[in-house]
Amino acid sequence: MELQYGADRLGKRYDADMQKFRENRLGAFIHWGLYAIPGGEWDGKIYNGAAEWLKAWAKVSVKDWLQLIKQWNPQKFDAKKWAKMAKDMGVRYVKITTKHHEGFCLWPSKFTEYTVANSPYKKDILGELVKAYNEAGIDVHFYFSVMDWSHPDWRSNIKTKEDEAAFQRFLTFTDNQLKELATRYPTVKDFWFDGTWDESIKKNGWWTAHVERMLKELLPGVTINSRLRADDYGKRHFDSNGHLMGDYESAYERRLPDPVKDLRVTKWDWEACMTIPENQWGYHKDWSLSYVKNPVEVLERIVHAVSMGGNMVVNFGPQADGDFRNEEKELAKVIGKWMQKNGECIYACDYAGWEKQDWGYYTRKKNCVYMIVFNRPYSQQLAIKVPKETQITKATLLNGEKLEVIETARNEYNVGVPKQDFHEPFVIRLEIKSSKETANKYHEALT
Ligand code: FHN
Repeated sequence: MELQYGADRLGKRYDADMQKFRENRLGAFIHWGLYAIPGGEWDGKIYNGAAEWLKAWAKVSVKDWLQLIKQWNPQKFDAKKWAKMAKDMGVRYVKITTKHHEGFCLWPSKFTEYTVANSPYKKDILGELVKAYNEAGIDVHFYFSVMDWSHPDWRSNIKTKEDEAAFQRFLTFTDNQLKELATRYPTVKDFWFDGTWDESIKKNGWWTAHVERMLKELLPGVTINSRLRADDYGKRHFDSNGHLMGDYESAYERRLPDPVKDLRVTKWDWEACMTIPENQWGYHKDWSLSYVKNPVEVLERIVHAVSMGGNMVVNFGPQADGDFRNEEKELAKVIGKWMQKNGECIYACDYAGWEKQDWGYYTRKKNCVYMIVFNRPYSQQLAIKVPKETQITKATLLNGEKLEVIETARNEYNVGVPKQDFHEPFVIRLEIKSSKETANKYHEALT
């Protein structure tokens, strides 16, 4: 099918910037905006929906909601501390909400009055964060919500001529904000669009293609998520010919591909993002209202994503005072300790192409395949099936300690579990070689 606004490219990008995006593998999300002030509570009532949507749950008018700007004064905010926390956690990039659906900007945008510049805090939070993260060697990605509840010209659908005119003004405003972000903060590595699911955007697929081109001209090498895009027919993420639009798929939110059935995802780049509670992105004062994942559950999702050739971004919702809640600080520490010991099986690793086993996940880097063991078997043997013409030459823990490897059948091995009692998922490094030698000692069953 002929498309004017479909995929710009077929297949993955392999340039250095995309390679860096891919090799980073672990990121953190920061959802920070006015919603952190009420933290899920309005007029004495606690709403258990996502805190950053409180304006909608509590039916607060734009005018009343934006009054919160007068209270935006995060006295404990220290960009360097945030960067240290991210560094210690082992994340290689941070995605920051420059502007969420409410429309409040963490940078002093010239195109709206709803920004940090008009709050008691005044300072350019985004600028401080970009500087601090970059100084810590961490890439910065910008989250940007196209849907903007604060703007009178935003439309979720276009039904009249007046809507059409307003929406075109809105798109110009959005272009201006995006150009402003790209030129004020030229070290940004990625734009991650959100709030793009409405009919108004689907009817203006041309604009999504234009934004991708505009940002790529301003910032050569920048990466852009699939959520931005809609094609000529309003088809999103994948165009009407089934080709991914943008540089990586970003529809995996609080869910992951099935590690057995969904291997097709390895054909394109993708990134998943997850919340620590069930569905809270911005700060909510009461986390007891939903299930909160423990650090091993978070780790398992990180490993699972990498084992399927994807990236994982773990969300944090800082408090209105600029500090993080203790649960988040603690989780970041636990993940960081594990990453420090085991990061070798995450960074720059990819889908291994081996049949998944019940004990955990595989990742791969060149001739090393990593086994990340989440379920220690009572048999004390970790069963492995290798692809044809593959041999395991060595199995070790990451500290170099050798483990027993036994060939048990054609293309099958057992690795003995280590003697020590790990209290967390542990990693085994397999060295492999490709060899056409097929052992003729194995006989197929005559059935
Ligand atoms: O509505 C938002 C939500 O608040 C949050 O920002 C997530 C992050 O992926 N995105 C939207 C829902 O898809």
